[in-house]
Amino acid sequence: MLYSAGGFHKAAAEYNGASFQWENARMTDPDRSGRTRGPGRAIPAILLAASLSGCATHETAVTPVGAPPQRADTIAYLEVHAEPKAWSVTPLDGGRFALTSHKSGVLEVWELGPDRRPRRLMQDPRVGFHPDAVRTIDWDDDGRLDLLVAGEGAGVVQLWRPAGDGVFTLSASVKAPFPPRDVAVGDLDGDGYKDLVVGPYSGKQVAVYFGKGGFQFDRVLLEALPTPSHPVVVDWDRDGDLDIVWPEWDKGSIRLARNQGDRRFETEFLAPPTYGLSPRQLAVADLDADGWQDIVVALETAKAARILYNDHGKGIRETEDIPAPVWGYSWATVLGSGPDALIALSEEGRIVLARRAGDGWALRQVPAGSLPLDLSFTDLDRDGEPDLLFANSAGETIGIVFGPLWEQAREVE
Ligand SMILES: [Ca+2]
Ligand SMILES: [Ca+2]
Ligand SMILES: [Ca+2]
Ligand SMILES: [Ca+2]
Repeated sequence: MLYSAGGFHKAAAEYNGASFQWENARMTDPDRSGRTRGPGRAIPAILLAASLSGCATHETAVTPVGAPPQRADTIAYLEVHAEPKAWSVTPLDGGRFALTSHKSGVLEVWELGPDRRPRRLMQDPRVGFHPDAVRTIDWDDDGRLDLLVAGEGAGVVQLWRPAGDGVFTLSASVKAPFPPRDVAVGDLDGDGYKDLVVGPYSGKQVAVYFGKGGFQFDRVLLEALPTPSHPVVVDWDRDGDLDIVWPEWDKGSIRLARNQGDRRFETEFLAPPTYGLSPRQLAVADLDADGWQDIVVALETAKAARILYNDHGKGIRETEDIPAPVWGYSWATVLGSGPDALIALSEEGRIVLARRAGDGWALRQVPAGSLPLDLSFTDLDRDGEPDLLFANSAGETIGIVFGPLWEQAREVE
């Protein structure tokens, strides 16, 4: 409905034994008047397919045959084909990112050069069978970023610490009461030690791990409806302590666990169970600039994302939907806050960018692969423009769309 791909031009080259393929997709896109856009407005999608077979511990040279085009009216979209199939991705500093492969059971770290060439720095299988989310945090406040991995198959949450040159090594791990899907971090009891909030791959509980130094914890379980996979920490009521919100995918509800102090929480619905919404994940940001954090929920089967506006720390004042082109959204992330916030929402094959326009939302789109998850804004090529990093979880590649994003995205009709 939005565009049809046609006129593909492919070029393949052999270089140092590795094969690379460029695809320049010229897409026709009827504009509002029904005309086909001229060549100046067509957006080539650039696909760099780098075959990266090789030893698990040796760096594989990746040298593309050229850099993506830099024209102002084009989008540079890079797909990194990690051989073991990507599943989750998180940005690091210095143009680096870490990914896990659910299928192959590895953690990898990659680096983009200033010329946007990807290079794998490490691969390690110690995440075990079916690892899920990988997240970035400076766990020990030493100024260097660490990694947390939700080890679904291994039933653990792991801490990986930097060992230099972009290599991370397994430092500690803690058992989970369920197969962990995702992990969030904050000091929820205010004792100066970071705590973990862990969501399940399947199940009806959220686990809070209160840190007590090192990677040792006291654990509290919170009851939920299935399936609260992606908890987020936020001070919802601005009383100075961090609360927890999560979506309950099976039942369509959004839950708040209000921090009562003394490591106690009281849970309440911010949105009641509603059939047919399938809220997979949510992001928090103050979208109406009233000083209270609001929620953007990616609704997978409701053809929309829903904004829940915080009513001064109590419940929800009102909701507002951002429509989805075809199906619904699987992931949401927000850059900035207030009327200038840029929201990124993933749908099959595309990422929709939403920006406030009067009483509604202006929508544009950039290309993506299959079932993009783990969206984050990060300046990977260090040019001062935020880029979009995501995992094409069904297509099993890492996608990167280079900024300026809004200016180069195409309209969604
Ligand atoms: Ca703590
Ligand atoms: Ca609070
Ligand atoms: Ca607000
Ligand atoms: Ca950039």
